[in-house]
Amino acid sequence: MASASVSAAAVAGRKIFGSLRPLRRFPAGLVSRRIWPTDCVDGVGPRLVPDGLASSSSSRCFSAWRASSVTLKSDGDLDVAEVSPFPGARIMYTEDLQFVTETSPSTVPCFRVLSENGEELTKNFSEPDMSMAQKMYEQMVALQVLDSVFYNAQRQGRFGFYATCTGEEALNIACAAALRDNDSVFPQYREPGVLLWRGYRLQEFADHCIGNYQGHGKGRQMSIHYGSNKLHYFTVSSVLATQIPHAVGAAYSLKMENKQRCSVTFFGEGAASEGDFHGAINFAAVLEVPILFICRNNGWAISTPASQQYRGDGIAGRGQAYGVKSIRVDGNDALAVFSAVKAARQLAVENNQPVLLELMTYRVGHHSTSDDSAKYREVAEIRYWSERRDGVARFRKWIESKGWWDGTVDEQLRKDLRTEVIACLAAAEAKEKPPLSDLFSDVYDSLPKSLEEQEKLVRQAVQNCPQMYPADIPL
Ligand SMILES: Cc1ncc(C[n+]2csc(CCOP(=O)(O)OP(=O)(O)O)c2C)c(N)n1
Ligand SMILES: [Mg+2]
Repeated sequence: MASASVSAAAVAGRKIFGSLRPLRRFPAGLVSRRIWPTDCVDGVGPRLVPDGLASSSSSRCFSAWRASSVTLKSDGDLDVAEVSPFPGARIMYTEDLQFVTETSPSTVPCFRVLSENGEELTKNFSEPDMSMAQKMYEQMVALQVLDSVFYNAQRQGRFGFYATCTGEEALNIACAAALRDNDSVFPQYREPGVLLWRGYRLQEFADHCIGNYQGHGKGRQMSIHYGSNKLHYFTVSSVLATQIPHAVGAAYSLKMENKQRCSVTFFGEGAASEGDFHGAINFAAVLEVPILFICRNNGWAISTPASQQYRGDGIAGRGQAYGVKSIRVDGNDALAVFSAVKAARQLAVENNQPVLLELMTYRVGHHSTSDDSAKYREVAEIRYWSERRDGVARFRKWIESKGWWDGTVDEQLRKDLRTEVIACLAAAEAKEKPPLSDLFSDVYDSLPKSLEEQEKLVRQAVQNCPQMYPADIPL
């Protein structure tokens, strides 16, 4: 079969360009149907390259034609007029003036494993073992408790800003559990569960949000803008979608260094409307890099509903347009998310290929502490998602049905966690704030003149108006 299609491509080239060059032969299976258009333009004729070479020189190599798209006439001759010679194209000609419809007949289906009652609907999924499943559930609960205590603390004015991941806890933890702990994560801001899973301590969350000298951001970042070099978790930036191209760059370097790891970026369906998403996913496809694009489609981007975000088939529907494998998953079904992310990771790492995952979920909480979502959506809608479709409750029903969890310990677990989180917050508040000089450190190796001058000016201002300066910040 391989040699038949090779000769078909070769003949097609001769017919179009009229020049002949002996074909390089590769063992069957090694022959790629990629053709370098630069050769074609020179009139030299198509050159066949082995798959390995084709992908390593992907910046110059286009999938110009597929031999399979060349039709063989009954007499064995080729009908090359039907094949377009445009560089980078894999298209046939038509004489029918027809527009491609804006929607496909069917939408991408949503993969799920569990019913709303936590019953298995299929056996075809990756099952976490008992200890992993228990850890997953405990961490989902920890995330709920963390959010509840921190949200209230922010409302009491103890720090400046907070955003919960309420409704998306199961998704957070299931993704983290399916990845390797050293995969590089480029988060949006609603994925603290990945950090928690990797061992970021409750005290570290508290130190960062309060902004004391031990906090990751040393008081220079917004609260919830966590980050950890040690845990391969890049610092959150609220400027939407900027993390997506960064993740592709990291994936490219992982590929070049053959690290057998992948890069993972999280973003909302709102962020997916940014140009950065489109540029990044196209780069990932063309450069053939190991990356997971994980979209949390939670239905809302602050007050903008998903229905005003796109007209196509959501985010998963964009995959084919970019030449990227994609899947839509029930994001409130932890087992479906765990299975899909695990499978996607394997594809990405083994084949150096990007995968797009659209996790369908719902943002149960307000967008952030600067928002009141009852102003723009029905309370009944929120209640429906929190009471009937909660991913944590669904997962709990499953582990209970396996005999891996006893509901009676649930209450105690929550109580203990609450006591711990409250104590961490109190400890964080008691710690010293970072000194003024920290405001200027950590960006440059040694302080440039311009920053030295700025530091001098700030110190003068503090001296002149000490009453304007917070008393608890060491000078
Ligand atoms: C470039 C940019 N534009 C606008 C904003 C303001 N903004 C912050 S969050 C947000 C909504 C993002 O929604 P989505 O990506 O769906 O994530 P979700 O909050 O739902 O998790 C917007 C518009 C921003 N931070 N950055
Ligand atoms: Mg959203």
